[in-house]
Amino acid sequence: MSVISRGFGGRAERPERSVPPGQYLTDEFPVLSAGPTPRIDTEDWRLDIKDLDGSGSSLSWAQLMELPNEEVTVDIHCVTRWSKHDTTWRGVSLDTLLEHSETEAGYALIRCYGDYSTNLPLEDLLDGKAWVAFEFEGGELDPEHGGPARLLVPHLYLWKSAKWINAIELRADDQPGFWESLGYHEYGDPWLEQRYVGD
Ligand SMILES: Nc1nc2c(c(=O)[nH]1)N[C@H]1C(S)=C(S)[C@@H](COP(=O)(O)O)O[C@H]1N2
Ligand SMILES: [Mo]
Repeated sequence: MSVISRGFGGRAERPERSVPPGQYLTDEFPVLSAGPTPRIDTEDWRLDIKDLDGSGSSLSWAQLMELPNEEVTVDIHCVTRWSKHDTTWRGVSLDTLLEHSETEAGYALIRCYGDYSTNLPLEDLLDGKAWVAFEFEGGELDPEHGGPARLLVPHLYLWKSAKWINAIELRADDQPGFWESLGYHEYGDPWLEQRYVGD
């Protein structure tokens, strides 16, 4: 939500906005998938939430659609160095999804349709920082970009924004996910350039 100010010449001036270190801005929306795109019918779609003690819930698409959702405009940053400003999504916040959970967990492992997972501290999913997103720029989320629904955690590198999300496993430990097991950073803050283990 940039402020557009009028210069003396009547020209619209847009103040320069920064990208994280080592990133460049793009208007494209590249597809980055480690495997084939799964096609999940919303009739069959589920989101399971599992807590430490094995208790949990399983949400259908209809139930997801009944929850309050919101539109957010955020910047996204891929570890392959592209960043994109002002992307608009609609989704259900994780605050809403985990509202009734009184978990003792410190971490979450996100599982997906297909063979992909990613880990993050639970606090990075809460307080308005993460959504299960099902619309992009006002339209249905394309399967290539994670439709019918993906996790969106824009403050971390985009590999944390798991496409085709299927489960949120609440955990006591920070169990590495797909890329994290292959040498990527366990946290992935783009502003600290946490690309690889040890960064
Ligand atoms: N399930 C799943 N989610 C995933 C991936 C994947 O391969 N599988 N790739 C990740 C990576 S590395 C990036 S950069 C983003 C890319 O999202 P996009 O394809 O919509 O640009 O999705 C992330 N989420
Ligand atoms: Mo990525």
